[in-house]
Amino acid sequence: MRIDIISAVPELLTGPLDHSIVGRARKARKVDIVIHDLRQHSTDKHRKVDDYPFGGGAGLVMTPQPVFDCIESLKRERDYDAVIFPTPDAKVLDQQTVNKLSLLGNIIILCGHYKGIDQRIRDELVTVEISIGDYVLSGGELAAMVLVDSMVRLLPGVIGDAESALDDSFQDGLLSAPVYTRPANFRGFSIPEVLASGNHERVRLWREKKALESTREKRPDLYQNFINKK
Ligand code: 6GU
Repeated sequence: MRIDIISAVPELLTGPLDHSIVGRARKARKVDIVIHDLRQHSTDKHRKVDDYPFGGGAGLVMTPQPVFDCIESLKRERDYDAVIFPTPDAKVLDQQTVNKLSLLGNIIILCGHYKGIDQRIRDELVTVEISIGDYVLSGGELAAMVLVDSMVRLLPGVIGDAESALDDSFQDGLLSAPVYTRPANFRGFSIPEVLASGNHERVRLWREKKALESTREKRPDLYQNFINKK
């Protein structure tokens, strides 16, 4: 998978994409992530990428020229399967959507900033719009990193234990069961006895029960879906 991320604040995108699972996946060439500074594509003498909204109103709007030029230059190099625009006014991302997106080859993620982006960019260039939840962020960069992290961890060979991504909360529509590590007794707090029993079937049943309980309690909406599907 190749991910091109376009941002007017590319500094925001270093860090989370350089370490841990995503950083290792990049080093191992399981994913190529290329970050583009939108200002470099502005023909304005001050490298401006935003302007006042027609019709008035507060805040600045991302201007079409740098975005069109940047995306067109990328498309001359290779074909893209999606141009994704993280924005709060879109369908909220879920695991099913992440699973689908992780199967794509080359994608562009366009980070908006300020009050929004010129609608013509969305109409002409963007193919997928996603929100990461019902709250507002200052820009698309944090959302882009959430999206990248959630996709990259699913790529073949990125997570060592082949099962562990499939065991994630949400992959079966339920939250995960609690996990424990050594020591078995910490300051008098002990682990559930079944986990040290060595009985894999008992462990499996216990985890299933805990996952159901936790989901029913914390996410009744997911619980109902799960029950209805059975
Ligand atoms: Cl994708 N962008 C911004 N700016 N805010 C958000 C969001 C995205 N998703 C939720 N809030």
